[in-house]
Amino acid sequence: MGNVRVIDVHQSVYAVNDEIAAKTRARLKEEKTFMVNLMSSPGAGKTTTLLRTAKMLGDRYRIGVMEADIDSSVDAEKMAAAGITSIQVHTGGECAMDAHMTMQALDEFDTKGFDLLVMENVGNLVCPAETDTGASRNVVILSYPEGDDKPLKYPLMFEVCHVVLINKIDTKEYFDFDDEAVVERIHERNPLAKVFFVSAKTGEGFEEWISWLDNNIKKWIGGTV
Ligand SMILES: Nc1nc2c(ncn2[C@@H]2O[C@H](COP(=O)(O)OP(=O)(O)OP(=O)(O)O)[C@@H](O)[C@H]2O)c(=O)[nH]1
Ligand SMILES: [Mg+2]
Repeated sequence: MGNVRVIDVHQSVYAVNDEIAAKTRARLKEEKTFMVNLMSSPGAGKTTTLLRTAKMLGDRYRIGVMEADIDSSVDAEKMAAAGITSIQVHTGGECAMDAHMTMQALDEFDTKGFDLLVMENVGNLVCPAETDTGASRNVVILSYPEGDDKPLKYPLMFEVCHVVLINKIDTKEYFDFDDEAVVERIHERNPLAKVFFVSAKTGEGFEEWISWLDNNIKKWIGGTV
């Protein structure tokens, strides 16, 4: 394991998740930190998207990354190698971060100085959707190789997210992925969800996503949302 700070967080069996999540959101507002809970299946492109996003916004905002994983520290090491301030959070076998675990990670990381904090949640389209972490906004990545039927199979994930990034559009010729159908399926569950088509590998489509993020950070920090 490389030179990465690792903390272990534990699920509270007593805590009422939504109450803690609401406290976390209030604290983030007070501290003027916009926090994104980034979710997807394993390998959809969370870490790659984060690296490009941090590169594009790094001169405008102080950015911190919390990498939640069941055990390894691979992703935090990638962040550290790119010069991005990050910590690895180990969930001790839990398949998602809950509000209590997120609060512990925020305390340990000492997040006051960040404008944008991104938590890369455990790779999974089921458990992370069931638990409010207290983040300012939820973002899910769905990639072309996974198929356009995922909003039908994992509806809750698409209901709780504010943004859907459809990633790996550079691989379009290899997959039968119907762009219009996926947008329709997402909006059937969640009419307000923003959908952006991107390639974290080439950077295609990133301007729109970065512009959404920039506007939302400004509104959060300015206290207008
Ligand atoms: N072609 C292509 N490959 C991509 C793109 N984004 C990510 N990848 C590749 O997909 C693989 C997984 O990417 P990651 O960013 O590690 O995915 P992740 O969601 O962070 O994975 P876990 O943390 O393991 O859940 C890597 O080989 C990436 O290089 C993309 O836009 N296009
Ligand atoms: Mg990752």
